[in-house]
Amino acid sequence: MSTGTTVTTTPSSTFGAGVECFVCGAANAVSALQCRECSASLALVHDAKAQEREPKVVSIVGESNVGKTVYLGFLLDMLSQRAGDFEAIPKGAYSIDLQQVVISHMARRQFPPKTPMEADRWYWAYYQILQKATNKWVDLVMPDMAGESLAAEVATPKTFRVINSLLSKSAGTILLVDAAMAANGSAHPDFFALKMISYIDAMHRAKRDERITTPTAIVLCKADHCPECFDHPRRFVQANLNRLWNLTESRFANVEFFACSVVGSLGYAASETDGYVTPVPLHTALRGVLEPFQWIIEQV
Ligand SMILES: Nc1nc2c(ncn2[C@@H]2O[C@H](COP(=O)(O)OP(=O)(O)O)[C@@H](O)[C@H]2O)c(=O)[nH]1
Ligand SMILES: [Mg+2]
Ligand SMILES: [Zn+2]
Repeated sequence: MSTGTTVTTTPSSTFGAGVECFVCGAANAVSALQCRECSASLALVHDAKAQEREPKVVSIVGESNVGKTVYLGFLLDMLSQRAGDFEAIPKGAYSIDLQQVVISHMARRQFPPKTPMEADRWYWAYYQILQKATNKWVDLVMPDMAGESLAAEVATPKTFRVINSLLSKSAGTILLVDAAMAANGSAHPDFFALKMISYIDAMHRAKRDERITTPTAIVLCKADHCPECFDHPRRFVQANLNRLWNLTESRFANVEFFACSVVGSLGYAASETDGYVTPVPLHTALRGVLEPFQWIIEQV
């Protein structure tokens, strides 16, 4: 029985004179808008070439459900509203999608739906950003990765090659950590962050006595549950995420700690049919969204 799907393969020679994806290195047709392998925006390659500068990639990593999608959506929205004297130019409608999904859900008092696991369905946001005070332009490529793909890659490196090449090409990394969980005494966020950091460390294959210089912002998410994070993020990490703290101290030369929250107050709603409880963001109140990004921009 026929399945009804036809698979068309394109000979690689077709792409001989094409463009090479910045993230995964795959050859693509000149006219393509997105990489056929990893879905990264190819406008990045074209624009970077035209402006004769290397694109600067900032990646956002963290466990599934830590708040990556929400964080990235609000960050992009703040940038496009010129927060912090930044000017942001989205490249392609696709880049605006993520922002729109987050903003429109939150306006309806819902958290956005989960990010799909396959790389070709991640949202790749590409913005050109100008910091007006310093007249510094950066190309920001920020994929909204599924936490499960990250976890799979960290557990078995090279499962998702795109993650590996993305992280190794990143000029800066924002690592999100679930502060609410850590404050509740769970060791889980500490271990996940530890794995992530040791993965990045191994990837750089730096000499034993050389520390990694890539700016790394560690962001304590959902800090509305533990507001003390805002006063002393560093102290919070040292006390509640001590394994992470120790590894970053010994291996990372350029690391900073931040706290972040996007909701003012939460309600909880239980489904009438199955009793499943979902958090309802009653109103949006952004705290600490721009700061980690601003710090990264100062470093790169
Ligand atoms: N209290 C609180 N919860 C948050 C915040 N940001 C995200 N969440 C919760 O975390 C869940 C997962 O967020 P999401 O961005 O989809 O996580 P991702 O899997 O890392 O992309 C949301 O559905 C919310 O329940 C925050 O700032 N405060
Ligand atoms: Mg997500
Ligand atoms: Zn690619």
